[in-house]
Amino acid sequence: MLGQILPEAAVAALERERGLLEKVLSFAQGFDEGEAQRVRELIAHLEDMFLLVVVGEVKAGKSAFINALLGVDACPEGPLPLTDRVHVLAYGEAATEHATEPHVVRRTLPIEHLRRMNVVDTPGTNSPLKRHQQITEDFLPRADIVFFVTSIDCPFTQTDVRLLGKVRERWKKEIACVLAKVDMRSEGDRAAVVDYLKTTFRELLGFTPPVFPVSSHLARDARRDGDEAKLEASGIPAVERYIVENLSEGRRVQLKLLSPLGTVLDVLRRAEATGTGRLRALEQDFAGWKAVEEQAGYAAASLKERAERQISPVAAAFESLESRGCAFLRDRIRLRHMRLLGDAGRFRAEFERDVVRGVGEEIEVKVEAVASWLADETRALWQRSLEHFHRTVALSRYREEIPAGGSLAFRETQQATLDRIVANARRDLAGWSAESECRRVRDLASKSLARLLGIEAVATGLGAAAVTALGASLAGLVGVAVAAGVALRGFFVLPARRDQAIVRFEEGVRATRDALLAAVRGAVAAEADRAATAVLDAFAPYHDFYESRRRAAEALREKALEMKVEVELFKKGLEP
Ligand SMILES: Nc1nc2c(ncn2[C@@H]2O[C@H](COP(=O)(O)OP(=O)(O)O)[C@@H](O)[C@H]2O)c(=O)[nH]1
Ligand SMILES: [Mg+2]
Repeated sequence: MLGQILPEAAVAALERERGLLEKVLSFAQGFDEGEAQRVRELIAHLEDMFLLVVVGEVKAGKSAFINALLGVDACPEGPLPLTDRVHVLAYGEAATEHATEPHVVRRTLPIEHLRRMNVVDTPGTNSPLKRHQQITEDFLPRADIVFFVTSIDCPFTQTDVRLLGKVRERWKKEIACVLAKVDMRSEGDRAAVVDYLKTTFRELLGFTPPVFPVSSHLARDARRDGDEAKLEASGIPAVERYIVENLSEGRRVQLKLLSPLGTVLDVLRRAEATGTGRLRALEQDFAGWKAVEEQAGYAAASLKERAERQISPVAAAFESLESRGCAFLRDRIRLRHMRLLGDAGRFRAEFERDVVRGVGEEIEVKVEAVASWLADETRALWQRSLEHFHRTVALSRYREEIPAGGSLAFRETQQATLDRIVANARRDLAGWSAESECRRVRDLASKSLARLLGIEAVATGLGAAAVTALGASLAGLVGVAVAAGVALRGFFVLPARRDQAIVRFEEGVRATRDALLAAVRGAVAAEADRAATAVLDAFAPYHDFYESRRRAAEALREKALEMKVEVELFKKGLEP
Protein backbone atom coordinates (compact mmCIF):
# COMPACT_ATOMS: atom_id res chain seq x y z
CA MET A 1 0.00 0.00 0.00
CA LEU A 2 1.15 3.42 -0.92
CA GLY A 3 0.11 4.68 2.50
CA GLN A 4 2.82 2.63 4.17
CA ILE A 5 5.63 4.37 2.33
CA LEU A 6 4.05 7.82 2.12
CA PRO A 7 4.97 10.79 4.25
CA GLU A 8 2.18 11.91 6.54
CA ALA A 9 1.24 14.99 4.49
CA ALA A 10 0.84 12.77 1.46
CA VAL A 11 -1.42 10.42 3.40
CA ALA A 12 -3.65 13.37 4.33
CA ALA A 13 -3.68 14.54 0.72
CA LEU A 14 -4.55 11.04 -0.37
CA GLU A 15 -7.52 11.00 1.98
CA ARG A 16 -8.69 14.36 0.73
CA GLU A 17 -8.36 13.09 -2.80
CA ARG A 18 -10.39 10.02 -1.97
CA GLY A 19 -13.15 12.22 -0.56
CA LEU A 20 -13.10 14.32 -3.70
CA LEU A 21 -13.24 11.29 -5.98
CA GLU A 22 -16.14 9.89 -4.03
CA LYS A 23 -18.03 13.14 -4.47
CA VAL A 24 -17.36 13.07 -8.18
CA LEU A 25 -18.49 9.44 -8.24
CA SER A 26 -21.85 10.17 -6.68
CA PHE A 27 -22.31 13.02 -9.15
CA ALA A 28 -21.29 10.83 -12.10
CA GLN A 29 -23.71 8.10 -11.04
CA GLY A 30 -26.61 10.43 -11.67
CA PHE A 31 -25.16 11.42 -14.99
CA ASP A 32 -23.69 8.50 -16.86
CA GLU A 33 -22.94 4.98 -15.73
CA GLY A 34 -19.90 4.67 -18.03
CA GLU A 35 -18.29 7.76 -16.54
CA ALA A 36 -19.16 6.59 -13.04
CA GLN A 37 -17.32 3.35 -13.74
CA ARG A 38 -14.21 5.25 -14.75
CA VAL A 39 -14.24 7.12 -11.46
CA ARG A 40 -14.93 3.94 -9.49
CA GLU A 41 -11.81 2.38 -10.98
CA LEU A 42 -9.72 5.38 -10.08
CA ILE A 43 -10.86 5.07 -6.48
CA ALA A 44 -10.15 1.34 -6.46
CA HIS A 45 -6.57 1.93 -7.62
CA LEU A 46 -5.91 5.07 -5.67
CA GLU A 47 -3.58 3.29 -3.29
CA ASP A 48 -1.85 1.12 -5.83
CA MET A 49 1.89 1.40 -6.13
CA PHE A 50 3.19 4.05 -8.51
CA LEU A 51 2.61 2.66 -12.01
CA LEU A 52 5.09 3.11 -14.83
CA VAL A 53 3.23 1.89 -17.89
CA VAL A 54 5.05 0.99 -21.08
CA VAL A 55 3.07 1.36 -24.30
CA GLY A 56 3.91 1.25 -27.98
CA GLU A 57 3.31 -0.69 -31.13
CA VAL A 58 3.54 -4.43 -31.34
CA LYS A 59 7.24 -5.42 -31.61
CA ALA A 60 8.44 -1.89 -30.88
CA GLY A 61 10.70 -3.42 -28.24
CA LYS A 62 8.67 -2.79 -25.08
CA SER A 63 9.38 -6.11 -23.38
CA ALA A 64 13.06 -5.96 -24.26
CA PHE A 65 13.22 -2.44 -22.84
CA ILE A 66 11.63 -3.49 -19.56
CA ASN A 67 14.02 -6.42 -19.30
CA ALA A 68 16.99 -4.12 -19.94
CA LEU A 69 15.74 -1.63 -17.39
CA LEU A 70 15.19 -4.22 -14.69
CA GLY A 71 18.30 -6.20 -15.63
CA VAL A 72 16.43 -9.50 -15.79
CA ASP A 73 14.30 -11.29 -18.32
CA ALA A 74 11.04 -10.40 -16.68
CA CYS A 75 9.01 -10.22 -19.87
CA PRO A 76 9.09 -12.61 -22.78
CA GLU A 77 10.27 -10.85 -25.89
CA GLY A 78 10.00 -12.01 -29.47
CA PRO A 79 9.17 -11.28 -33.06
CA LEU A 80 5.45 -12.06 -32.62
CA PRO A 81 2.80 -10.25 -30.63
CA LEU A 82 2.97 -12.43 -27.59
CA THR A 83 0.28 -11.51 -25.19
CA ASP A 84 -3.15 -10.08 -24.76
CA ARG A 85 -2.47 -9.49 -21.08
CA VAL A 86 -1.30 -6.46 -19.20
CA HIS A 87 1.62 -7.59 -17.03
CA VAL A 88 2.06 -5.70 -13.79
CA LEU A 89 5.57 -6.31 -12.42
CA ALA A 90 5.69 -5.78 -8.68
CA TYR A 91 8.19 -6.45 -5.92
CA GLY A 92 8.05 -9.78 -4.14
CA GLU A 93 10.52 -11.96 -2.22
CA ALA A 94 9.73 -14.80 -4.57
CA ALA A 95 8.73 -14.92 -8.19
CA THR A 96 4.98 -15.47 -8.44
CA GLU A 97 2.35 -14.87 -11.04
CA HIS A 98 -1.43 -14.71 -10.91
CA ALA A 99 -4.29 -13.04 -12.78
CA THR A 100 -5.87 -10.19 -10.82
CA GLU A 101 -8.40 -9.15 -13.46
CA PRO A 102 -9.52 -10.77 -16.72
CA HIS A 103 -6.70 -9.17 -18.70
CA VAL A 104 -4.29 -8.26 -15.96
CA VAL A 105 -1.54 -10.55 -14.68
CA ARG A 106 0.47 -9.59 -11.60
CA ARG A 107 3.97 -10.93 -11.52
CA THR A 108 6.19 -10.48 -8.46
CA LEU A 109 9.97 -10.49 -8.69
CA PRO A 110 12.69 -9.81 -6.13
CA ILE A 111 14.02 -6.75 -7.96
CA GLU A 112 14.95 -3.59 -6.02
CA HIS A 113 13.59 -1.20 -8.65
CA LEU A 114 10.15 -2.65 -8.13
CA ARG A 115 10.12 -1.57 -4.48
CA ARG A 116 9.66 1.99 -5.66
CA MET A 117 7.24 1.47 -8.49
CA ASN A 118 5.43 -1.13 -10.48
CA VAL A 119 6.33 -1.51 -14.12
CA VAL A 120 3.62 -2.47 -16.55
CA ASP A 121 4.09 -4.22 -19.88
CA THR A 122 1.11 -3.84 -22.23
CA PRO A 123 0.02 -5.71 -25.35
CA GLY A 124 1.11 -3.71 -28.37
CA THR A 125 -1.03 -1.08 -29.98
CA ASN A 126 -1.76 -1.43 -33.67
CA SER A 127 -1.89 -5.17 -33.21
CA PRO A 128 -3.88 -7.07 -35.84
CA LEU A 129 -5.99 -8.06 -32.86
CA LYS A 130 -8.20 -5.07 -32.02
CA ARG A 131 -8.71 -6.50 -28.56
CA HIS A 132 -5.07 -5.89 -27.66
CA GLN A 133 -5.38 -2.19 -28.29
CA GLN A 134 -8.55 -2.00 -26.21
CA ILE A 135 -6.98 -3.84 -23.30
CA THR A 136 -4.12 -1.37 -23.29
CA GLU A 137 -6.45 1.63 -23.57
CA ASP A 138 -8.61 0.41 -20.73
CA PHE A 139 -5.60 0.12 -18.47
CA LEU A 140 -4.03 3.47 -19.30
CA PRO A 141 -6.14 5.73 -17.04
CA ARG A 142 -4.40 4.08 -14.08
CA ALA A 143 -0.90 4.96 -15.27
CA ASP A 144 1.09 7.47 -13.26
CA ILE A 145 3.65 7.88 -15.98
CA VAL A 146 3.60 6.49 -19.51
CA PHE A 147 6.75 5.35 -21.30
CA PHE A 148 6.07 5.37 -24.99
CA VAL A 149 8.38 2.96 -26.84
CA THR A 150 8.88 3.41 -30.56
CA SER A 151 11.33 1.53 -32.74
CA ILE A 152 13.98 3.33 -34.78
CA ASP A 153 13.09 1.31 -37.87
CA CYS A 154 9.52 2.58 -37.79
CA PRO A 155 9.12 5.56 -35.50
CA PHE A 156 5.74 7.01 -34.66
CA THR A 157 2.65 5.78 -36.47
CA GLN A 158 -0.93 7.03 -36.72
CA THR A 159 -2.08 4.68 -33.97
CA ASP A 160 0.63 6.05 -31.70
CA VAL A 161 -0.45 9.61 -32.31
CA ARG A 162 -4.08 8.80 -31.52
CA LEU A 163 -3.26 6.87 -28.40
CA LEU A 164 -0.80 9.44 -27.09
CA GLY A 165 -3.26 12.21 -27.85
CA LYS A 166 -5.71 10.49 -25.54
CA VAL A 167 -3.11 9.81 -22.86
CA ARG A 168 -2.17 13.44 -22.85
CA GLU A 169 -5.41 15.25 -23.59
CA ARG A 170 -7.98 13.13 -21.83
CA TRP A 171 -6.02 11.60 -19.02
CA LYS A 172 -3.35 14.26 -18.63
CA LYS A 173 -0.56 11.77 -18.09
CA GLU A 174 3.12 12.44 -17.90
CA ILE A 175 4.82 10.94 -20.98
CA ALA A 176 8.43 9.94 -21.69
CA CYS A 177 9.57 8.59 -25.03
CA VAL A 178 11.96 5.67 -25.63
CA LEU A 179 13.50 5.27 -29.07
CA ALA A 180 14.29 1.55 -29.16
CA LYS A 181 16.64 -0.66 -31.17
CA VAL A 182 19.03 2.18 -31.99
CA ASP A 183 21.76 -0.42 -32.63
CA MET A 184 20.03 -0.99 -35.97
CA ARG A 185 21.03 2.44 -37.25
CA SER A 186 24.07 4.70 -37.36
CA GLU A 187 24.75 7.46 -34.81
CA GLY A 188 23.74 10.07 -37.39
CA ASP A 189 20.39 8.42 -38.07
CA ARG A 190 19.80 8.18 -34.34
CA ALA A 191 20.18 11.92 -33.78
CA ALA A 192 17.99 12.66 -36.77
CA VAL A 193 15.22 10.39 -35.52
CA VAL A 194 15.40 11.89 -32.01
CA ASP A 195 14.93 15.32 -33.58
CA TYR A 196 12.15 14.03 -35.76
CA LEU A 197 10.34 12.58 -32.74
CA LYS A 198 10.61 15.80 -30.77
CA THR A 199 9.30 17.86 -33.67
CA THR A 200 6.48 15.43 -34.35
CA PHE A 201 5.42 15.44 -30.71
CA ARG A 202 5.38 19.20 -30.64
CA GLU A 203 3.51 19.53 -33.90
CA LEU A 204 0.96 16.77 -33.48
CA LEU A 205 0.50 16.70 -29.74
CA GLY A 206 1.60 20.11 -28.59
CA PHE A 207 4.35 19.11 -26.17
CA THR A 208 7.89 17.74 -26.19
CA PRO A 209 8.62 14.77 -23.93
CA PRO A 210 12.14 13.65 -22.98
CA VAL A 211 13.36 11.22 -25.68
CA PHE A 212 15.75 8.38 -24.75
CA PRO A 213 17.53 6.51 -27.54
CA VAL A 214 18.22 2.99 -26.25
CA SER A 215 19.42 -0.38 -27.37
CA SER A 216 18.05 -3.00 -25.04
CA HIS A 217 20.10 -5.71 -26.65
CA LEU A 218 23.30 -3.75 -26.18
CA ALA A 219 22.40 -3.24 -22.52
CA ARG A 220 21.79 -6.94 -22.09
CA ASP A 221 25.11 -7.81 -23.67
CA ALA A 222 26.95 -5.14 -21.64
CA ARG A 223 25.53 -6.50 -18.41
CA ARG A 224 26.51 -10.00 -19.37
CA ASP A 225 30.06 -8.80 -20.21
CA GLY A 226 30.28 -6.42 -17.27
CA ASP A 227 31.15 -3.64 -19.76
CA GLU A 228 30.24 -0.29 -18.16
CA ALA A 229 31.07 1.83 -21.22
CA LYS A 230 28.91 -0.37 -23.41
CA LEU A 231 26.09 -0.20 -20.88
CA GLU A 232 26.28 3.59 -20.88
CA ALA A 233 26.22 3.53 -24.68
CA SER A 234 23.04 1.44 -24.61
CA GLY A 235 21.16 4.45 -23.24
CA ILE A 236 19.53 2.45 -20.45
CA PRO A 237 21.46 4.14 -17.59
CA ALA A 238 20.16 7.52 -18.86
CA VAL A 239 16.62 6.25 -18.47
CA GLU A 240 17.44 4.99 -14.96
CA ARG A 241 18.88 8.36 -14.01
CA TYR A 242 15.75 10.09 -15.35
CA ILE A 243 13.59 7.81 -13.25
CA VAL A 244 15.65 8.27 -10.11
CA GLU A 245 16.10 12.03 -10.50
CA ASN A 246 12.74 13.01 -11.88
CA LEU A 247 10.70 10.37 -10.20
CA SER A 248 11.96 10.92 -6.69
CA GLU A 249 9.60 9.80 -3.98
CA GLY A 250 8.03 13.24 -3.63
CA ARG A 251 7.54 13.51 -7.37
CA ARG A 252 6.15 9.98 -7.54
CA VAL A 253 3.66 10.76 -4.82
CA GLN A 254 2.75 13.94 -6.58
CA LEU A 255 2.28 12.19 -9.92
CA LYS A 256 0.35 9.45 -8.19
CA LEU A 257 -2.05 11.96 -6.68
CA LEU A 258 -2.26 14.02 -9.84
CA SER A 259 -2.91 11.09 -12.09
CA PRO A 260 -6.60 10.43 -11.28
CA LEU A 261 -7.40 14.13 -11.45
CA GLY A 262 -6.89 14.34 -15.19
CA THR A 263 -9.47 11.64 -15.73
CA VAL A 264 -11.83 13.18 -13.19
CA LEU A 265 -11.58 16.57 -14.87
CA ASP A 266 -12.33 14.91 -18.16
CA VAL A 267 -15.46 13.31 -16.69
CA LEU A 268 -16.56 16.68 -15.33
CA ARG A 269 -15.86 18.45 -18.59
CA ARG A 270 -18.04 15.95 -20.40
CA ALA A 271 -20.80 16.38 -17.86
CA GLU A 272 -20.60 20.11 -18.32
CA ALA A 273 -20.63 19.79 -22.09
CA THR A 274 -23.57 17.39 -21.89
CA GLY A 275 -25.48 19.85 -19.72
CA THR A 276 -24.74 22.65 -22.16
CA GLY A 277 -25.70 20.50 -25.13
CA ARG A 278 -28.96 19.50 -23.52
CA LEU A 279 -29.78 23.05 -22.62
CA ARG A 280 -29.15 24.16 -26.17
CA ALA A 281 -31.27 21.36 -27.64
CA LEU A 282 -34.08 22.03 -25.18
CA GLU A 283 -34.07 25.73 -25.83
CA GLN A 284 -34.04 25.17 -29.55
CA ASP A 285 -36.97 22.78 -29.37
CA PHE A 286 -38.89 25.02 -27.06
CA ALA A 287 -38.38 28.04 -29.30
CA GLY A 288 -39.59 25.96 -32.25
CA TRP A 289 -42.58 24.87 -30.27
CA LYS A 290 -43.33 28.42 -29.12
CA ALA A 291 -43.59 29.40 -32.78
CA VAL A 292 -46.16 26.66 -33.34
CA GLU A 293 -48.03 27.72 -30.27
CA GLU A 294 -48.03 31.29 -31.38
CA GLN A 295 -49.44 30.18 -34.69
CA ALA A 296 -52.14 28.26 -32.88
CA GLY A 297 -52.81 31.44 -30.93
CA TYR A 298 -53.12 33.42 -34.14
CA ALA A 299 -55.11 30.60 -35.68
CA ALA A 300 -58.36 31.81 -34.14
CA ALA A 301 -57.93 35.33 -35.52
CA SER A 302 -56.83 34.03 -38.89
CA LEU A 303 -59.78 31.64 -39.07
CA LYS A 304 -62.22 34.43 -38.31
CA GLU A 305 -60.65 36.52 -41.02
CA ARG A 306 -60.64 33.80 -43.63
CA ALA A 307 -64.17 32.77 -42.68
CA GLU A 308 -65.50 35.94 -44.37
CA ARG A 309 -64.84 34.47 -47.79
CA GLN A 310 -66.68 31.32 -46.81
CA ILE A 311 -69.62 33.31 -45.45
CA SER A 312 -70.08 35.51 -48.52
CA PRO A 313 -72.10 32.88 -50.50
CA VAL A 314 -74.62 33.00 -47.66
CA ALA A 315 -75.00 36.75 -48.21
CA ALA A 316 -75.25 36.09 -51.95
CA ALA A 317 -78.30 33.88 -51.35
CA PHE A 318 -80.05 36.89 -49.90
CA GLU A 319 -79.05 39.08 -52.81
CA SER A 320 -80.74 36.85 -55.35
CA LEU A 321 -83.74 36.53 -53.04
CA GLU A 322 -83.91 40.30 -52.90
CA SER A 323 -83.71 40.81 -56.65
CA ARG A 324 -86.30 38.06 -57.29
CA GLY A 325 -88.61 39.64 -54.71
CA CYS A 326 -88.24 43.15 -56.10
CA ALA A 327 -88.90 41.92 -59.63
CA PHE A 328 -92.00 40.10 -58.40
CA LEU A 329 -93.37 43.14 -56.61
CA ARG A 330 -92.55 45.44 -59.52
CA ASP A 331 -94.39 43.08 -61.86
CA ARG A 332 -97.42 42.20 -59.72
CA ILE A 333 -98.33 45.50 -58.16
CA ARG A 334 -99.90 46.76 -61.37
CA LEU A 335 -103.34 47.50 -62.63
CA ARG A 336 -103.54 44.39 -64.73
CA HIS A 337 -103.13 42.26 -61.60
CA MET A 338 -106.07 43.91 -59.89
CA ARG A 339 -107.65 40.62 -58.99
CA LEU A 340 -104.49 39.16 -57.57
CA LEU A 341 -103.91 42.23 -55.52
CA GLY A 342 -107.32 41.90 -54.02
CA ASP A 343 -106.71 38.30 -52.96
CA ALA A 344 -104.29 38.21 -50.04
CA GLY A 345 -104.13 34.40 -49.93
CA ARG A 346 -103.29 34.03 -53.62
CA PHE A 347 -100.82 36.87 -53.57
CA ARG A 348 -98.96 35.27 -50.73
CA ALA A 349 -98.95 31.85 -52.35
CA GLU A 350 -97.55 33.24 -55.59
CA PHE A 351 -94.93 35.25 -53.76
CA GLU A 352 -93.83 32.18 -51.87
CA ARG A 353 -93.73 30.08 -55.00
CA ASP A 354 -91.81 32.56 -57.17
CA VAL A 355 -89.60 34.25 -54.63
CA VAL A 356 -89.15 32.43 -51.35
CA ARG A 357 -89.28 28.77 -52.36
CA GLY A 358 -85.95 27.01 -51.96
CA VAL A 359 -84.34 29.87 -50.06
CA GLY A 360 -84.44 28.03 -46.75
CA GLU A 361 -82.65 25.03 -48.27
CA GLU A 362 -80.13 27.19 -50.09
CA ILE A 363 -79.20 29.00 -46.90
CA GLU A 364 -78.99 25.69 -45.11
CA VAL A 365 -76.55 24.29 -47.65
CA LYS A 366 -74.38 27.39 -47.65
CA VAL A 367 -74.14 27.62 -43.89
CA GLU A 368 -73.32 23.93 -43.82
CA ALA A 369 -70.44 24.62 -46.21
CA VAL A 370 -69.05 27.24 -43.81
CA ALA A 371 -69.32 24.82 -40.91
CA SER A 372 -67.58 22.05 -42.75
CA TRP A 373 -64.80 24.38 -43.90
CA LEU A 374 -64.30 25.35 -40.27
CA ALA A 375 -64.23 21.72 -39.21
CA ASP A 376 -61.50 20.99 -41.78
CA GLU A 377 -59.50 23.98 -40.65
CA THR A 378 -59.61 23.12 -37.00
CA ARG A 379 -58.70 19.53 -37.71
CA ALA A 380 -55.74 20.75 -39.75
CA LEU A 381 -54.68 22.95 -36.85
CA TRP A 382 -54.67 19.94 -34.55
CA GLN A 383 -52.83 17.87 -37.03
CA ARG A 384 -50.16 20.48 -37.66
CA SER A 385 -49.57 21.06 -33.98
CA LEU A 386 -49.43 17.39 -33.16
CA GLU A 387 -47.06 16.66 -36.00
CA HIS A 388 -44.76 19.46 -35.06
CA PHE A 389 -44.80 18.46 -31.44
CA HIS A 390 -44.02 14.93 -32.34
CA ARG A 391 -41.26 15.88 -34.72
CA THR A 392 -39.41 18.38 -32.60
CA VAL A 393 -40.26 17.64 -29.02
CA ALA A 394 -41.31 14.09 -28.38
CA LEU A 395 -38.55 12.68 -30.55
CA SER A 396 -36.46 9.79 -29.37
CA ARG A 397 -33.51 12.02 -28.59
CA TYR A 398 -35.13 12.83 -25.29
CA ARG A 399 -35.49 9.16 -24.62
CA GLU A 400 -31.70 8.94 -24.80
CA GLU A 401 -30.88 12.26 -23.28
CA ILE A 402 -33.21 12.08 -20.38
CA PRO A 403 -30.69 10.52 -17.97
CA ALA A 404 -29.59 14.07 -17.18
CA GLY A 405 -30.01 14.93 -13.60
CA GLY A 406 -31.44 11.97 -12.02
CA SER A 407 -32.86 8.76 -11.01
CA LEU A 408 -34.58 6.32 -13.29
CA ALA A 409 -37.95 7.19 -11.79
CA PHE A 410 -37.41 10.83 -12.65
CA ARG A 411 -36.36 9.92 -16.15
CA GLU A 412 -39.41 7.75 -16.68
CA THR A 413 -41.77 10.40 -15.39
CA GLN A 414 -40.25 12.80 -17.86
CA GLN A 415 -40.72 10.50 -20.80
CA ALA A 416 -44.18 9.55 -19.61
CA THR A 417 -45.15 13.22 -19.68
CA LEU A 418 -44.24 13.55 -23.33
CA ASP A 419 -45.92 10.27 -24.19
CA ARG A 420 -49.06 11.34 -22.39
CA ILE A 421 -49.19 14.70 -24.18
CA VAL A 422 -48.89 12.99 -27.53
CA ALA A 423 -51.42 10.29 -26.64
CA ASN A 424 -53.96 12.83 -25.43
CA ALA A 425 -53.53 14.99 -28.49
CA ARG A 426 -53.91 11.93 -30.72
CA ARG A 427 -57.07 10.96 -28.91
CA ASP A 428 -58.50 14.46 -29.24
CA LEU A 429 -57.64 14.49 -32.91
CA ALA A 430 -59.20 11.07 -33.46
CA GLY A 431 -62.32 12.18 -31.61
CA TRP A 432 -62.55 15.33 -33.72
CA SER A 433 -65.61 14.61 -35.82
CA ALA A 434 -66.39 16.99 -38.65
CA GLU A 435 -70.03 16.09 -38.28
CA SER A 436 -70.36 17.06 -34.66
CA GLU A 437 -68.22 20.13 -35.29
CA CYS A 438 -70.69 21.20 -38.01
CA ARG A 439 -73.62 20.50 -35.79
CA ARG A 440 -72.13 22.67 -33.07
CA VAL A 441 -71.65 25.57 -35.48
CA ARG A 442 -75.20 25.21 -36.80
CA ASP A 443 -76.71 25.00 -33.31
CA LEU A 444 -74.78 27.99 -32.11
CA ALA A 445 -75.80 30.00 -35.17
CA SER A 446 -79.51 29.06 -34.91
CA LYS A 447 -79.62 29.99 -31.26
CA SER A 448 -78.06 33.34 -31.82
CA LEU A 449 -80.20 33.96 -34.91
CA ALA A 450 -83.34 33.26 -32.90
CA ARG A 451 -82.12 35.64 -30.23
CA LEU A 452 -81.32 38.36 -32.76
CA LEU A 453 -84.67 38.05 -34.50
CA GLY A 454 -86.63 37.66 -31.30
CA ILE A 455 -88.18 34.39 -32.39
CA GLU A 456 -88.25 30.89 -30.94
CA ALA A 457 -85.22 28.82 -31.97
CA VAL A 458 -86.31 26.72 -34.92
CA ALA A 459 -85.36 23.11 -34.51
CA THR A 460 -85.41 22.41 -38.25
CA GLY A 461 -82.49 24.66 -38.94
CA LEU A 462 -81.13 28.02 -39.86
CA GLY A 463 -82.75 28.25 -43.30
CA ALA A 464 -86.14 27.58 -41.78
CA ALA A 465 -85.50 30.19 -39.12
CA ALA A 466 -84.53 32.70 -41.78
CA VAL A 467 -87.65 31.91 -43.79
CA THR A 468 -89.80 32.27 -40.70
CA ALA A 469 -88.25 35.66 -40.14
CA LEU A 470 -88.89 36.56 -43.74
CA GLY A 471 -92.47 35.41 -43.33
CA ALA A 472 -93.00 38.14 -40.76
CA SER A 473 -91.95 40.81 -43.22
CA LEU A 474 -93.98 39.04 -45.89
CA ALA A 475 -97.11 39.44 -43.81
CA GLY A 476 -96.60 43.18 -43.79
CA LEU A 477 -95.95 43.10 -47.48
CA VAL A 478 -99.16 41.33 -48.26
CA GLY A 479 -100.89 43.97 -46.23
CA VAL A 480 -99.36 46.67 -48.41
CA ALA A 481 -100.20 44.83 -51.62
CA VAL A 482 -103.76 44.13 -50.65
CA ALA A 483 -104.20 47.67 -49.51
CA ALA A 484 -102.98 48.58 -53.01
CA GLY A 485 -105.76 46.42 -54.47
CA VAL A 486 -108.37 48.00 -52.26
CA ALA A 487 -107.22 51.45 -53.18
CA LEU A 488 -107.52 50.76 -56.87
CA ARG A 489 -110.00 53.44 -57.28
CA GLY A 490 -107.21 55.87 -57.44
CA PHE A 491 -104.72 53.99 -59.73
CA PHE A 492 -102.35 56.92 -59.47
CA VAL A 493 -101.69 55.66 -55.91
CA LEU A 494 -100.37 52.35 -57.19
CA PRO A 495 -96.75 53.27 -58.05
CA ALA A 496 -96.27 54.76 -54.60
CA ARG A 497 -97.68 51.61 -53.01
CA ARG A 498 -95.40 49.49 -55.14
CA ASP A 499 -92.30 51.43 -54.10
CA GLN A 500 -93.38 51.21 -50.52
CA ALA A 501 -93.79 47.41 -50.76
CA ILE A 502 -90.37 47.05 -52.38
CA VAL A 503 -88.71 49.12 -49.68
CA ARG A 504 -90.40 47.12 -46.97
CA PHE A 505 -89.40 43.88 -48.61
CA GLU A 506 -85.80 44.98 -48.98
CA GLU A 507 -85.69 46.04 -45.39
CA GLY A 508 -87.08 42.70 -44.28
CA VAL A 509 -84.57 40.74 -46.36
CA ARG A 510 -81.62 42.80 -45.17
CA ALA A 511 -82.62 42.57 -41.55
CA THR A 512 -82.91 38.81 -41.84
CA ARG A 513 -79.64 38.60 -43.78
CA ASP A 514 -77.76 40.72 -41.27
CA ALA A 515 -79.09 38.71 -38.38
CA LEU A 516 -78.18 35.45 -40.06
CA LEU A 517 -74.67 36.61 -41.01
CA ALA A 518 -74.07 37.91 -37.51
CA ALA A 519 -75.22 34.59 -36.10
CA VAL A 520 -72.95 32.61 -38.42
CA ARG A 521 -69.97 34.87 -37.76
CA GLY A 522 -70.55 34.58 -34.04
CA ALA A 523 -70.68 30.79 -34.24
CA VAL A 524 -67.52 30.61 -36.34
CA ALA A 525 -65.68 32.92 -33.95
CA ALA A 526 -66.74 30.93 -30.92
CA GLU A 527 -65.69 27.64 -32.51
CA ALA A 528 -62.37 29.00 -33.75
CA ASP A 529 -61.57 30.25 -30.25
CA ARG A 530 -62.63 26.98 -28.75
CA ALA A 531 -60.42 24.94 -31.10
CA ALA A 532 -57.35 27.13 -30.64
CA THR A 533 -57.72 27.02 -26.88
CA ALA A 534 -58.17 23.26 -26.92
CA VAL A 535 -54.95 22.86 -28.92
CA LEU A 536 -53.01 25.12 -26.60
CA ASP A 537 -54.40 23.34 -23.55
CA ALA A 538 -53.52 19.93 -24.89
CA PHE A 539 -49.84 20.85 -25.16
CA ALA A 540 -49.66 23.03 -22.07
CA PRO A 541 -48.05 20.28 -19.93
CA TYR A 542 -45.02 20.52 -22.22
CA HIS A 543 -44.23 23.85 -20.59
CA ASP A 544 -43.75 22.16 -17.24
CA PHE A 545 -41.78 19.43 -18.88
CA TYR A 546 -39.51 21.92 -20.57
CA GLU A 547 -39.04 23.88 -17.37
CA SER A 548 -38.06 20.86 -15.32
CA ARG A 549 -35.75 19.52 -18.03
CA ARG A 550 -34.13 22.88 -18.37
CA ARG A 551 -33.56 23.09 -14.65
CA ALA A 552 -32.09 19.58 -14.62
CA ALA A 553 -29.71 20.34 -17.49
CA GLU A 554 -28.70 23.58 -15.84
CA ALA A 555 -28.13 21.85 -12.53
CA LEU A 556 -25.97 19.25 -14.25
CA ARG A 557 -23.87 21.94 -15.84
CA GLU A 558 -23.58 24.03 -12.69
CA LYS A 559 -22.73 21.07 -10.52
CA ALA A 560 -20.09 19.88 -13.01
CA LEU A 561 -18.60 23.36 -13.09
CA GLU A 562 -18.59 23.63 -9.34
CA MET A 563 -16.83 20.29 -8.93
CA LYS A 564 -14.40 21.15 -11.67
CA VAL A 565 -13.35 24.24 -9.77
CA GLU A 566 -12.95 22.19 -6.61
CA VAL A 567 -10.83 19.54 -8.34
CA GLU A 568 -8.71 22.17 -10.05
CA LEU A 569 -8.08 23.90 -6.75
CA PHE A 570 -7.05 20.65 -5.16
CA LYS A 571 -4.82 19.94 -8.13
CA LYS A 572 -3.14 23.31 -7.81
CA GLY A 573 -2.39 22.51 -4.18
CA LEU A 574 -0.51 19.38 -5.28
CA GLU A 575 1.61 21.10 -7.86
CA PRO A 576 4.96 22.57 -6.81
N1 LIG B 1 18.25 -5.05 -32.73
C1 LIG B 1 17.45 -4.95 -31.69
N2 LIG B 1 16.33 -5.66 -31.66
C2 LIG B 1 15.52 -5.51 -30.59
C3 LIG B 1 15.82 -4.63 -29.55
N3 LIG B 1 14.82 -4.68 -28.64
C4 LIG B 1 13.95 -5.59 -29.12
N4 LIG B 1 14.34 -6.08 -30.30
C5 LIG B 1 13.64 -7.07 -31.12
O1 LIG B 1 12.42 -6.59 -31.55
C6 LIG B 1 11.45 -7.61 -31.50
C7 LIG B 1 10.29 -7.18 -30.63
O2 LIG B 1 10.73 -6.97 -29.28
P1 LIG B 1 9.76 -7.08 -28.03
O3 LIG B 1 10.45 -6.51 -26.88
O4 LIG B 1 9.18 -8.41 -27.90
O5 LIG B 1 8.67 -6.09 -28.54
P2 LIG B 1 7.23 -5.76 -27.89
O6 LIG B 1 6.25 -6.50 -28.73
O7 LIG B 1 7.10 -4.30 -28.03
O8 LIG B 1 7.26 -6.22 -26.48
C8 LIG B 1 12.14 -8.83 -30.94
O9 LIG B 1 12.45 -9.70 -32.00
C9 LIG B 1 13.35 -8.29 -30.28
O10 LIG B 1 14.43 -9.20 -30.31
C10 LIG B 1 17.05 -3.90 -29.60
O11 LIG B 1 17.43 -3.11 -28.73
N5 LIG B 1 17.81 -4.09 -30.71
MG1 LIG C 1 5.99 -7.58 -25.51
